[in-house]
Amino acid sequence: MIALVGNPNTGKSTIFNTLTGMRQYTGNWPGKTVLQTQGFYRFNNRHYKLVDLPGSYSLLPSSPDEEVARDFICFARPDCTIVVADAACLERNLNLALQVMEITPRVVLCLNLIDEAKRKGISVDILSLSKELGVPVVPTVALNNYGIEDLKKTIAALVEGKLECSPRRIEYDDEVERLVEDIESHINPIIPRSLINFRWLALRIIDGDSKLLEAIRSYLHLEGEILI
Ligand SMILES: Nc1nc2c(ncn2[C@@H]2O[C@H](COP(=O)(O)OP(=O)(O)OP(=O)(O)O)[C@@H](O)[C@H]2O)c(=O)[nH]1
Ligand SMILES: [Mg+2]
Repeated sequence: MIALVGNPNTGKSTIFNTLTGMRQYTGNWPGKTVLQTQGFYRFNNRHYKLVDLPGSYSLLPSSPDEEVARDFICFARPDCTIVVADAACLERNLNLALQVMEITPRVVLCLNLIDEAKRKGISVDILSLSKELGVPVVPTVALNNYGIEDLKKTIAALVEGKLECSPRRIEYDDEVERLVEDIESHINPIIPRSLINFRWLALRIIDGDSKLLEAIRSYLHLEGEILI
């Protein structure tokens, strides 16, 4: 299963439609996609399930739409996550990309709206960006199919393990890193590693966001005060 996430209005649904042949609503204002929508596509004799998610600025959500995206990335654990970014506003878009990279092992940064960026005189050094982030970066113009074949190839290579991906993880200061280690050692006997990313969970426990901890607890079917 492949997930499409990204800031609002970056072209996620346009890419979803191009890949699946479906007709998800697209239009030039943010917040159009409010629920997750699933579709399928085939590439090299393999079937891919693709999920289009609502636009989101952060995995620490401040709206119900963002919660849909957060829950999907955190709990459904897609095989590969495509972060669709606006090539003309890279800095703002990288916030979400870094958060997704913190939690999932296979990420493709899809740098969409390359045509608009060009028009504004912005060019992006794709190779350096990919090296810095440790994930493949694919430039696209979803409206005219530019880069879509490359995107499909990259997803396939990641899913089949033919392409290395080592998302750059943010390192916090020593005190936080020590706490993370300590909390992880407490999580270890309680929760199977296959269920959730321990480092991410430890960081969220440090955040103390009670709504998120509640969501985690219900996802993990935990009773009592284990997490809070
Ligand atoms: N010029 C240009 N326009 C694009 C490109 N990709 C998408 N668009 C347009 O950008 C607008 C937003 O596209 P959507 O696919 O709806 O964006 P989204 O990310 O799904 O938006 P939300 O669901 O609201 O988060 C639409 O008008 C698209 O036609 C592109 O590469 N270049
Ligand atoms: Mg959309």
